[in-house]
Amino acid sequence: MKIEQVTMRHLKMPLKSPFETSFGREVDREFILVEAYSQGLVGYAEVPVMAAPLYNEETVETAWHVLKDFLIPMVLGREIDGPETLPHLFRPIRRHNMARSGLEGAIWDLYAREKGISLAQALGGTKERIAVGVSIGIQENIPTLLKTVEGYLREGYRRIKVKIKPGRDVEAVAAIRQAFGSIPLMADANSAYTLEDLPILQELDQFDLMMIEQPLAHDDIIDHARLQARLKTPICLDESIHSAADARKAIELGSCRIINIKIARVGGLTEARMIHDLCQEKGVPVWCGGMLESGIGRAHNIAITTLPNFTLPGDTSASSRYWDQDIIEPEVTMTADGYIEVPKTLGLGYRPVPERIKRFQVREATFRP
Ligand code: OSB
Ligand code: MG
Repeated sequence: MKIEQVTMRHLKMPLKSPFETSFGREVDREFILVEAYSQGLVGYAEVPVMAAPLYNEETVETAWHVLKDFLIPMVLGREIDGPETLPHLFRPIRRHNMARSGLEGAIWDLYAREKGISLAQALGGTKERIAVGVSIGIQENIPTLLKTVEGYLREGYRRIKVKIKPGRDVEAVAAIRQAFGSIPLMADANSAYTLEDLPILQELDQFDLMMIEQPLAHDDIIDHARLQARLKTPICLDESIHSAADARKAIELGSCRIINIKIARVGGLTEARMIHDLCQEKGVPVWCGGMLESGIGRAHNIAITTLPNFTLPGDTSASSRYWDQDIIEPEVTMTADGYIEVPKTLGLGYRPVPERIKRFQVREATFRP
């Protein structure tokens, strides 16, 4: 497969409602789309980076720069055996995982289209439908939170995740348990606590949560191991895991019992699948996290979730949870009992709609050998 052209588009898409986490509030979603061209076919992927370096160290500007000046030149005009060879090709570049995942993802989609199969099939996925959860940002007050949870439960979501931070934690979880009983419930702290907060985390431990996601520092696996030894609730790591090597170390140390796999955070589909395989071998369940993706990133999340060890509902919700109108056709929809049917059509399985993409486009750049 010879990469004849790569196009990048910087988009800014208004979220239906602002999304608040312990690290900030997102009103417009800014991200990059990547298109890879070969022999009349185009592969699509998304770099679900944020405008500010609050989740990880990357931003739209750093990803644009690293793609334009380093990663894209490595693939242009080059004969590529398959997308699995890209992590090796990109190895001289350190980190910038989201930037590399976008280019790798576009080439994965291109590869699937060239083979005449779906992206899920190309990855070796087997599920025909995937279980869907929803991630709820920090709400103004408890009544609003309860109303939001109720709405998503009524829609059919199979697991509720609530964002927490100090001062907005035990009370919120207690109120949800009281209102909705033993629903599948978890909390995500996005690194808002330290070991000094052990008493609060032990209080949360009483609510039979499915897991508590990334309670401690984004770059830690030592304190998480100490914490896990004191909690019965499984810890799930998100920010701390960037590779299969990280996952191996965290599992060996006992820092977590569950891993959230985000394709972008770990540098692409190939590494994501390696983490999946490792966790499967070690008996650690995984689920697919989200970065408030547009339909294009969402389609990639759906494809990776078809692998068998994605046994817990993920954060890949329906398009309607984020957007008035998504940039793909058909949009991602959920059945009344909380599943997404995996598309069987070519590549990522949804059609990017150029007119809608143009509406949200801030800039574009095209590169040829
Ligand atoms: O920590 O999982 C997270 C969104 C942006 C950044 C980090 C996170 C999230 C979410 C939302 O929880 C997941 C989604 O619905 O896409
Ligand atoms: Mg998280």
